[in-house]
Amino acid sequence: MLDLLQDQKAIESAVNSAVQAQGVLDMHTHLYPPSFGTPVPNRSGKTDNTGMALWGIDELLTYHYLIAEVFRVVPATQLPYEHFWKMSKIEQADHIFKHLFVERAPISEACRGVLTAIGKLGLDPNDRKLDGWRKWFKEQDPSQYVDKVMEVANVKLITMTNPVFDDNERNRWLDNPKVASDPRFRAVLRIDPVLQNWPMAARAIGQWGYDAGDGKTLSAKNIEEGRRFLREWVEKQQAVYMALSLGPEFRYPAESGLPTDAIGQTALEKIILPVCAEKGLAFAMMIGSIRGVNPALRDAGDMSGKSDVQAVVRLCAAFPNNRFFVTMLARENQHEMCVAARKFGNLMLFGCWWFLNNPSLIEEIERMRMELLGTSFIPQHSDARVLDHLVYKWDHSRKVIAKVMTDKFTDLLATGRAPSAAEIKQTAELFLAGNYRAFAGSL
Ligand code: HDL
Ligand code: ZN
Repeated sequence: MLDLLQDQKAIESAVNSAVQAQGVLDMHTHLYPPSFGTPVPNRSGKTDNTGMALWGIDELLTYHYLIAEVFRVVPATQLPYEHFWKMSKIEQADHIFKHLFVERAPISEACRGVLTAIGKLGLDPNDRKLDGWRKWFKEQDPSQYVDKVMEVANVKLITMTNPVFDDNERNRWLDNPKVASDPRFRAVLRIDPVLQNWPMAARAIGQWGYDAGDGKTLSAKNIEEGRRFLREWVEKQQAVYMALSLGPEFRYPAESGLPTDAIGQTALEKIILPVCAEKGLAFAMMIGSIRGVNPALRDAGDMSGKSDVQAVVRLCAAFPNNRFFVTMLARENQHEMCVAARKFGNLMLFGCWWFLNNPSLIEEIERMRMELLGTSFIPQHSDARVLDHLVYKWDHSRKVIAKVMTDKFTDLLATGRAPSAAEIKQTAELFLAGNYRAFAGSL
């Protein structure tokens, strides 16, 4: 007997419990296990200033989203950028907390997120001082804390971003091939320079022992060496997929004079996509980030721009044996991307990326996607950079995804076709785990 739901209240309750209960496979984060080193003073006593595993209140408060926001309240004319960057992490966090959380109402999404995390971790979000919070985080053991955060956030898998062209990242893998052998985490081979700056990428790959050529031409040997480089790093990382971000100027076919020019296109067509196809890996393109519009803000200095959806359409058509995860950064691109996904089964939309990861935009985008794509998309990724982000990013997103699902299942009921609790549960599983697992094919 199907457990059919006959009114909006029953649907809302079934959706909320299914979405809360469903463990998330988070498909894009910048998180690392403690084995990548942690700069946070903690119970274990070990700190590593170039450590990549960020967690705790001072990392939460100095998240680059909040650095951008504090420079709006205390502009660089009052506090020069270089003075801020000379401050210690603690001093930066004190500055941000004072100006964004005490002297003004913390109503931005990034501010609200810190307080959601603090509250759900059992601390008092009403505190106006950081001492108590700092003391609590200092008492945490890094690895046990990963379990705690994943439990509170109901996240079952953390997919990392592992930029092989970053020396700190690459050297940790070369020093210890088992550096990421933590079952709670999986790696992604992130290769932005291959498409965005092939001359730089070719030089670097050449220094690592692969004859990828002079960066101006790509011989058959160079192409094979470029493939060998990717193959070996996919193996080393047991990468779940390959990924890169692109600016809004990305075009396919390439147009001369753009960062992704003819040789970048050749690298895409002859090196990246053949290795992904041969390895059965999806290729993720995150399109629309304009890097460094205000370089003085460092990680906080990037912004978004409108991208060309037809480039994605042409790639999906030209490479039917490749699978593409795609997310675009501009709100203006979202509808056209939904239509593109209706045309190509090898295109999987994912997430409300970066400047779209706000309740008002998540709601608009998920509603559009459910109406155009049904259950065949991945509503969200956290993009977490600090472990504790998982608590708030998934709490906030679950609420919006559940709200839209409730509306859509209520619309279904209005047709006279009553939804069942089982199909609501199935939909939550597809959205938060199943679609990622099935499309990646490597989990
Ligand atoms: O390129 C990316 O993966 C982006 O997510 C950037 O890392 C960006 O700085 C970010 O953290 N967005 O949330
Ligand atoms: Zn990211």
